[in-house]
Amino acid sequence: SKKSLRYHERAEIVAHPLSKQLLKIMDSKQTNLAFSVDVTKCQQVLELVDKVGPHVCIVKTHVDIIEDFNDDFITALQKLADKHNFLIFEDRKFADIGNTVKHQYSSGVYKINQWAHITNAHSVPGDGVVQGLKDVGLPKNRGCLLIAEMSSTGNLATGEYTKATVKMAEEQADFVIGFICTSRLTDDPRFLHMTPGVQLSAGGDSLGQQYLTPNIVIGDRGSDIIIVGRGIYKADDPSNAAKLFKEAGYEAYLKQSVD
Ligand code: 6AU
Repeated sequence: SKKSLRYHERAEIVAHPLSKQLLKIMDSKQTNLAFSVDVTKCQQVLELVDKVGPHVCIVKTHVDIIEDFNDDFITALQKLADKHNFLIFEDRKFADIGNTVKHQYSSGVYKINQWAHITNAHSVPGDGVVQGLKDVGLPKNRGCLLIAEMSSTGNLATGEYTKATVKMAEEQADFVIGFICTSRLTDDPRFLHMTPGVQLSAGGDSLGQQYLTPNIVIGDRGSDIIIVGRGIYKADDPSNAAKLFKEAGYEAYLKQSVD
């Protein structure tokens, strides 16, 4: 596997302020763990995030699965982000023409660009999807991840699609800060690679999800950040589970990075 720079070194060379902030958090908290808090009640989300917050660099939400969503929830989540020093990533997976995603990102019930530091998009519509998001995201200093690969069985984000997605990111690197992917796609240190489908042992679920371990994802595959949902929130002790993922991910990083 390829060696990569340390977080503090990358923080010095990245251009986007959000990437810089994230790498500094990863360096100071010694973590490459993103917690995917996929539960359906505000109170559940907030309680889990308060427990797990000390161990993570990112909390990833799916706000459209929350049954009692309200604006106070966002205020409370932002308070926890300040308290524990993490970024908020809304996993919205935008996938429409530029004009539509622009409104989906900034309007409606969720007004995602007002509170989510990071969101993500499929590259399938072409670069208009990034242009549309950028129009209302860049003024607020937001960043976007392009979904270049997926973790699920039979997904179509492979080969030429993945390569074209990397090219799209390179052309819009003022707003695209990295990828959702299953392995490192470019050695350009500006781009952050984030990988879902992570558990402490390999396997899968009954709906096509496939799991790899932190060591494989960070060590062998050269990704930067592990995204963990059920491995943490379904555990008897979510805080301790997060600590184990944090330690496994960070140890794998230390082994594969250049001193
Ligand atoms: O750890 P899990 O399997 O409970 O949750 C994985 C999380 C879920 C998915 O919606 C998301 O990661 N995800 C994504 C993302 C982050 O974009 C892409 C993908 O290919 N697979 C995947 O699981 O919230």
